[in-house]
Amino acid sequence: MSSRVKVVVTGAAGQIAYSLIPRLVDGRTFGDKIVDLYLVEIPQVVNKLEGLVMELEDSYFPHMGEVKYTDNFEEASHYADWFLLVGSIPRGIVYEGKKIEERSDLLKINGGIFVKQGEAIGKYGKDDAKILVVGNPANTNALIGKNAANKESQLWMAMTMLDSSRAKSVISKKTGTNINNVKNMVIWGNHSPTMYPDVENVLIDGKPGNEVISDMEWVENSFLPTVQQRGKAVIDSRGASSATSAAKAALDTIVACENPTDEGDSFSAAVASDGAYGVPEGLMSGYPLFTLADGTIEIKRDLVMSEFAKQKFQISIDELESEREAVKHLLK
Ligand code: NAX
Repeated sequence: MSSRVKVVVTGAAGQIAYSLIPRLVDGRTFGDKIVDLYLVEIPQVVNKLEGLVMELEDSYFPHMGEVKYTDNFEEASHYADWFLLVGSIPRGIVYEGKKIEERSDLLKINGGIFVKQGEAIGKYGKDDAKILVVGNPANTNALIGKNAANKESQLWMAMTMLDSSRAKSVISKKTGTNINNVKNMVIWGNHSPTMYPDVENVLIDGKPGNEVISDMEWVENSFLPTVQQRGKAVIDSRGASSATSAAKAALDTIVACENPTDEGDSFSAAVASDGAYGVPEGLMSGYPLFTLADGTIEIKRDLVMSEFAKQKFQISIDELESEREAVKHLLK
């Protein structure tokens, strides 16, 4: 295995990136590897990255390799191992005179960006590159990017780790269990308020959730809405979207991909469906994943879903279908 890793981060002058980038080179996320960074921004703000690079240099990171920045994604993408696609136009900002509130507007604006980035990743990224899309709408941006890259050996993911960590936190508080003992927390479907956090297959102190939590009223009216609406709650309070928790979730996704998963556990990310759990092929759906000792990442296929769970999951699958329909002109 190479002792260097090259990581491309878009949206590098944004909020999430400010919390994320230093922790890519702190010797924890990639262990002993030397981490080369290529930071990407839009032309209007790319020069701000000079200041971030100064701060990185001033922070004493022995594992930090080369650090470059650019507004040219293609240039950054050559031989990269990891792409963290954080950059996108977030909800709530005024773009061309209109406040961007609707998911459909986000889809339109961001879709085009991901065609170009996907093409470059397919052409110039490493054959076994891993791509984590954080920028919203993450699943459909990943669908567009993967389609444009057209390289099966690369692994495209959309981030649902933050949703999984949020769900673990709520369960940990409800049951008085340390969060480290809440495992196999699956987020099914879309990273959106339709996601289904699986309270039945989660393992709480080694016991299945459906044996520990019997209060379905709490599940329906408290647990699900709290997790599904947590992003909005943070925006309402902070006036900005979740940044430090999103950065931690991106780091946790990398660590989960780079290290074998413990027996019985899984980690959450959205990947392209091959029909698993009845999701139409190609849709980027949240699934339980695990990493094998040789680094292969697979969908865990032996979970059983109740009728309640299947119904909730279907709502999110339908949303993913409608998003795919809305961007079909961007798919080859
Ligand atoms: P910020 O607005 O602080 O930063 C975004 C940055 O991306 C800006 O600096 C912008 O200039 C840059 N950018 C836009 N288009 C770009 C492009 N084509 N190439 C390179 N850079 C580009 O947002 P931030 O709070 O950092 O959030 C980033 C994205 O993460 C948003 O789309 C947000 O909705 C999404 N989130 C996703 C989460 C997830 O779990 N998947 C959770 C957190 C967050 O809401």
